[in-house]
Amino acid sequence: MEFRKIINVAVIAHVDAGKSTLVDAFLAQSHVFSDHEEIVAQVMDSNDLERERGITIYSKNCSINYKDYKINIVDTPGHADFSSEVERIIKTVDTVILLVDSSEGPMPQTRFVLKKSLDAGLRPILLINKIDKKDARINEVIDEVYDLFLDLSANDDQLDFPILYGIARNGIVRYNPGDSNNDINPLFETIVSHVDPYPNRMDEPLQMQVSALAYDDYIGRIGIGRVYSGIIRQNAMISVCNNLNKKENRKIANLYNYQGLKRTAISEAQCGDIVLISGIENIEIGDTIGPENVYEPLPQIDIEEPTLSMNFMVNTSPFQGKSGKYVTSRNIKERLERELEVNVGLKVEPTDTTDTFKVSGRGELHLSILLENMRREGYEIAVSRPEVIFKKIDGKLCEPIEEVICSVPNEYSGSVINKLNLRKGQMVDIQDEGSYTKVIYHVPTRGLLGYRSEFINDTKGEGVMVRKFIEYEPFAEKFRREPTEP
Ligand SMILES: Nc1nc2c(ncn2[C@@H]2O[C@H](COP(=O)(O)OP(=O)(O)OP(=O)(O)O)[C@@H](O)[C@H]2O)c(=O)[nH]1
Ligand SMILES: [Mg+2]
Repeated sequence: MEFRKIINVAVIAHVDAGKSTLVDAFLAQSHVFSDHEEIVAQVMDSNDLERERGITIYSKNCSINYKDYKINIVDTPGHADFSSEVERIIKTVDTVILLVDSSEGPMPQTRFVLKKSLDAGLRPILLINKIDKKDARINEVIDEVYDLFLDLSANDDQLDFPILYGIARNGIVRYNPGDSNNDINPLFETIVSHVDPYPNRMDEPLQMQVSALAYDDYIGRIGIGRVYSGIIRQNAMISVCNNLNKKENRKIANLYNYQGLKRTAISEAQCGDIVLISGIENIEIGDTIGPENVYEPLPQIDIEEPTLSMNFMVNTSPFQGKSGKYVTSRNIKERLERELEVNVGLKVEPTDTTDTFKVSGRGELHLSILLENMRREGYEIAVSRPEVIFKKIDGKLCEPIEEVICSVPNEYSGSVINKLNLRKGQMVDIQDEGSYTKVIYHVPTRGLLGYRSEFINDTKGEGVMVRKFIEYEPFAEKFRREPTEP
């Protein structure tokens, strides 16, 4: 097969910076859609729930051709509950486009995704988006991003990042905010000039690592990942191994890659490309694919441990059967098992009673999305209140702690501070932002359960709150409900 220049790019940012909108523009301007196709906004948010909520939940791939390059683009979710997924994606790309809102500036998730990118040795491209906003403060935001790079110990190469300016919603990216071009060509050009395509390692033995999973009713479980060297072929005998004693020879059934928005069946793919393979029903995140009988696993990929759990139960109330068609314990069990095929980081455990399952995930959003998806599909389920998962670390009982950043109109800051103190939060910083006050707290997750709606009330809907899991810390004090020993 002939070698092709491939560049893999991830679009990363805090929630709502315009990642999916930018990917729309990529697709629209690379003529992926045929002329009669209707272009919907945020086409990458293809799940119903994503469309309604306007957020990206599942990261998604697409690819475009630009000059003699194939550019694979991954749209990533911005919400902190999905951080570990973004982290896995960053390991499979050659560069990242870091979007920062022209008025918000860097946010907590910006810091997290940038840190992971710098750690992976990538040289990011900065895109200041939404420069059409009235309260844009472009130069200040760029300074803040520089500070962030310095703070995260970027090397000189990384600090020398290209800066572009965008109105993603109108499909515009510019070299200078005042330019008059109305397309995103500067972004395409910057990608190909700033990033080296993946090197030609086609003559080396096959190596691929699975970094994501998918499931298809017809072909079963699918492993998705990047080919690091060699060529991967449909129907080929290969080895599957990891650092945890897995050593098997298996046969690939179907092979796919992304062409435009579509998953396309192909007979072979070269190093550098992101491919999907079917036929290996026990394939897992982190598995290395190599030539038959050769077991050289790449470093294992960490999967974040769940921090929150909820019981999913059969509805036994008098209203049973009114809101769903799948109501039995067996229905629920089968559906949860199917979810486990692809939902990385989700855990399902049986409990003492047969009609209750303990489902653990990475946060309230992670769990509520599963619940909402199931309800949409016609499952009727009762759920318990979410509970924090405690852990014993070095013999000490520990609990998850989150960083919470609130930006609220000054007149409401008192009540927010009060509430966070009551919830065992510790103030880390407080900043005056004109008519707004920004407070940063570290709060145990158990103190934050159910807080969001109170926060919205207390700030008359004008406050912004973002939270992010940071670490497990020794359990400090008892309040409200007592933890159960793990
Ligand atoms: N004013 C303005 N709004 C924009 C621009 N680009 C995107 N938006 C809007 O910003 C909102 C969020 O856009 P998305 O593309 O969904 O953001 P995202 O980064 O993918 O968000 P998550 O996937 O939830 O992390 C949408 O309402 C867009 O219409 C822009 O250039 N200017
Ligand atoms: Mg999105």
